[in-house]
Amino acid sequence: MRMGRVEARVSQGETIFGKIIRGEIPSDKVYEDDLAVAFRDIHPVAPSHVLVVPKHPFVSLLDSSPAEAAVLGHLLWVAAEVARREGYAEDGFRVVINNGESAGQEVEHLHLHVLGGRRFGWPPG
Ligand code: DGP
Repeated sequence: MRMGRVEARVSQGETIFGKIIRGEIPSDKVYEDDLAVAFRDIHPVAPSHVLVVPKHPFVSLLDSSPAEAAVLGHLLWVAAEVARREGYAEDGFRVVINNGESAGQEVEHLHLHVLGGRRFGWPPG
């Protein structure tokens, strides 16, 4: 079966990130707690490129309620913790969420890109 836009989707309602969260496929983890896991992107676009993924399978930012806002906030804290652990917190780093098709979201499980180790241009491409 040919995979569509969401190439990483492995079955209905599931993505490759769910398998990584459950440890069913390997990843290079840099952080994990009860709510989130952070691991290195398989296609890095910066010297350090880490994905922060909530264990709850939000599809995107649109797929959340006010009751879940604390989890979304926690993801930002994890992004900062990743930057500290990667050693570029003081130099500066970028956090990106691609939300939806025109923003380039490929995996339908909310994730934050934490990018560091080089200078970044603005506006982003
Ligand atoms: P986005 O375009 O925002 O949906 O980013 C998805 C990212 O996920 C992309 O940068 C590549 C990464 N990715 C896709 N599949 C895997 C995988 O199996 N392992 C890891 N570590 N990263 C993956």
